[in-house]
Amino acid sequence: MNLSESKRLYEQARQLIPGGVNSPVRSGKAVGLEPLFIKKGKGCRITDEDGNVYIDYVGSWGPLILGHCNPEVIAAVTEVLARGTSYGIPTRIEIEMARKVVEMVPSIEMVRMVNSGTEAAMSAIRLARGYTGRKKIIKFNGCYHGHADSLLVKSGSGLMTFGIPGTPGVPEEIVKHTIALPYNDLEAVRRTMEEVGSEVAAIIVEPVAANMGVVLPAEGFLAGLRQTCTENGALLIFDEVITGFRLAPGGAQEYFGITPDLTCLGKIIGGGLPVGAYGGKKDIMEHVAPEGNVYQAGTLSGNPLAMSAGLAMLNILGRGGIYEELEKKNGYLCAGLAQAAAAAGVAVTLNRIGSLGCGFFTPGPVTDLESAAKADSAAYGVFFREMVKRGVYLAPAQFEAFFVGAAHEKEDLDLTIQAAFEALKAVKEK
Ligand code: KE4
Repeated sequence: MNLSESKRLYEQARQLIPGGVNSPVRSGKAVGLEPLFIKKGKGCRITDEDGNVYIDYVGSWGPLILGHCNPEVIAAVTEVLARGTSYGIPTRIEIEMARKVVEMVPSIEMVRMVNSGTEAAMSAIRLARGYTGRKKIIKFNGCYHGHADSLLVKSGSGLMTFGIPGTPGVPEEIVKHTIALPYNDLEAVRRTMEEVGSEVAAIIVEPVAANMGVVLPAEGFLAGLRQTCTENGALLIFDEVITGFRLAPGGAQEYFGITPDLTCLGKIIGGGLPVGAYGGKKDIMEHVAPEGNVYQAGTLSGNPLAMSAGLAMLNILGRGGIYEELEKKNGYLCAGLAQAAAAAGVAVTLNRIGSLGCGFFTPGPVTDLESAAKADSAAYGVFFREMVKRGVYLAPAQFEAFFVGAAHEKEDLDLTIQAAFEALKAVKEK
C-alpha cells in the first residue's frame, strides 16, 4: 500500500504543527500508523493523497451523518458563500437555525450558537454556576466535554488514549470544584449529593458515553441523575455533542425521554463546519449576556456560512425516517463484526446504540472507564492497521466510537465485515 505522499506531508506538518496534527486523536500514535492526509470525500468514502480509498467510519468524528459532500448541504453552503461568509452582525439564518434547534430538541426553549463543543460545554458550566450561584460540578470518569480547564479531569477521548490523567497547565485551584465519579454509579452520585448537593451547580454527563469507546447508560442512571438534580437544586446538563441529532432528531433526551436543564450541541449541528451551541429553559438562558450577566461571546458565532451547512443538515434529519435505517445498518454491521471476532477467536465486546458503536478488545462487559480500560489497545492497533490495508478507516484509537452514516450502503457494510474477518485473523496471529 503506497502511503508515500501522506508520509511526506506528515514530515512537513511536524515541522509546523505540534505533532503534525491540529488535534491529538488524529495523530495515529495510538494505533501505530502515521496519519493519512486526506484529499477528498464523497458519500461514505474518503481518498488520501496517495489515491487510496477508504470506507470512512469517523465522518469527521460525528458531523457527517449524511456522508461527505451531501448535495443539499453543499448547495446550501455554496448559495450563502456567494453572498459572503461572516459579518459579526445578526443575520436571518441565525433565527432559522435557532428555530430549528428549538423545534427538534425537546428541552431547548432558547439557544446560543458558539464555535465548538468545547465552547458549548464550557459556557453551559459557566451559566449553571452563574444561575445557581454555586461552584461545584460533577462529571464522570471517561466522559469528555472538550478541553476547557475545569472539565479536564479524568476525561476520555485523547486524554484516555494517551493516558493523560489531567493535564499540565491546569492549576489545581481550577479543578478543585470538579468532582469526577464513575459512570453509571448512581449510588456514588447520591452519596456525593447527600454530602455536598447544596454546593453543586450542575451534573454534566454524556447521556451515552462515547469518549471511552461507547458505554451505554445503565437502566435508571439518567433518570436518577435527573431526580437528584431536581431534589438538590442543581442543573442537569446533557453533553449531546455526539448524541445530538444522532440518536434521534431530538438526540439522547428524546431517545431516553429524560429532560435536562441545559444541552450542549456540536458536530452534526455544523454539518461539517465549526459550530457548537448550548441551550435550555428560557428562565436559565435569559441569564446569558447581554440579556443577563453571565458573559459569553464569539467573533464567528452564528456566522451564516456555518449556519447554512448545519441548517441544511438539520432540515434533512428533521424529516425523520433516517434513524430507523441507521439503527438497522449498525445492527447489521455489528452482527457481522461479532461473527468475525468469534470466527477468529478474538474477544471483542461490541457496544452499540443507534448509529454509534465501539469494539473493545476485551471479554467485557464494558460499562464504565475501569472496564473499558481493560481493552487491549495494542490489539486494536493491529486491527486498525489491517483494516486500513483493506480500505476501511476506523477511529485511530481504541477509546473512540465508530459512526455509521446514511451514506453507508449494504455493500459497504459487507466489504467492512469481510475485511474484519481477515483483519481479526491477523490480530489472532500476532
Ligand atoms: P469540540 O471542541 O472538539 O468541537 O467538541 C468537544 C466535545 C465535547 N463533548 C463531547 C461529548 C465530545 O465528544 C467532544 C469532542 N469529541 C472528540 C472525539 N471523541 C473530538 C475529536 C478530537 O478531539 O479531535
